[in-house]
Amino acid sequence: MSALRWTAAGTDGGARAGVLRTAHGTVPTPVFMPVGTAGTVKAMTADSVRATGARMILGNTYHLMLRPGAERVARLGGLHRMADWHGPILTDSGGFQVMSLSGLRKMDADGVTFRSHIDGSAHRLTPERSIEIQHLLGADVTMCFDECTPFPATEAQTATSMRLSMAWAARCRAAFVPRDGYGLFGIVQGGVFNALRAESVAALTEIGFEGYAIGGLAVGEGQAEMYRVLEATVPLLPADRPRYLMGVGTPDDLIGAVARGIDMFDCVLPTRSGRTARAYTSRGVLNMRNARHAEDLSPLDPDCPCPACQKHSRAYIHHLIRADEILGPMLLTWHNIQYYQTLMGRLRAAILDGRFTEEAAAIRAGWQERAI
Ligand code: PRF
Ligand code: ZN
Repeated sequence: MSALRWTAAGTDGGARAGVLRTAHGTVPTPVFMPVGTAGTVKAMTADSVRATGARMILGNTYHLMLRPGAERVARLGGLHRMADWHGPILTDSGGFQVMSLSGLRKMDADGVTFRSHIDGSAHRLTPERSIEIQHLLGADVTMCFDECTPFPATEAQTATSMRLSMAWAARCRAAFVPRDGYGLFGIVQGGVFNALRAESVAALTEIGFEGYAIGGLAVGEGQAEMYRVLEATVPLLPADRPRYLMGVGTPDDLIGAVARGIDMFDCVLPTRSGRTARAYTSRGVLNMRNARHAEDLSPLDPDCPCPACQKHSRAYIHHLIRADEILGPMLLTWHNIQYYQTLMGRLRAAILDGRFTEEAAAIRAGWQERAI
């Protein structure tokens, strides 16, 4: 094996099925990566994450550099060993989290200086340090250090921000040490401006990456605008490399983005929603705090193989949530991750069978039933 590789297994319209080969195993795509920000998919053991069918998870440079520290993770044997996750791990590069989480921050052409959201201590991230941290963590997929342009922004502001990210992408490529089964992904920026997206793709493909992410979306522009940007951007990307839409999204967003040629996703939605009592089901979203579930002996989702659905009733899960029992968020997180994995598996099978459009319509029709 050489660098991490993606190969196509089939296409249906714009949608693609494939296989990503990494140092820690192969991953069928389209893939949803549960978010394991601080070295844990919150409320789940690694074995339970794997039991949902998840094959790849995400970790965060920003959180792990602050606590327990990247060098300490390396001394503990790396993130895979620390978290008992032996499949592939993708790490985000830190820039996005610095902007959304840290307190005071100061950006310059070389990098970002910021204060920890945990204890206010001062830290600095540059493209080179972000790549070094992701190497210390042991990431299979390393992400370029970028700036996620805020929304809304003028075309001039967006251009300046995107060009900074492209200069950083070249520095990330130079700092990344290639190894068999490991790869570096570039991140396309350019906001909602087609010409800037095209300029960003041209800059990144000139440098050359093992995969291409689309950043700067799902930041408030809305689904229609996000789809419009994907339609303008995805066709410009190399067909033989994986495409990753960062931080997306709802089940409906995932179907729409797969239809537009995206292969990889991550989002806190299934895990965060699980901790706020929401369940994604084949009949729509349930709020398990709602009193209508108090004596309902039916499962969250009759079509779901997870333990929350196989062993427990809505009434019990409602009780756990009302009683603030930790098992409530645990079961709902497990269920939601299972729902996302089942969804991606259905989409992949449908692409390979040439019935993606019908399957997408059937899944969406199920959400409308909301019978119970
Ligand atoms: N850049 C990085 N991480 C991200 C984003 C980005 O633009 C987004 C935007 N949805 C989520 N996560 N590095
Ligand atoms: Zn379930």
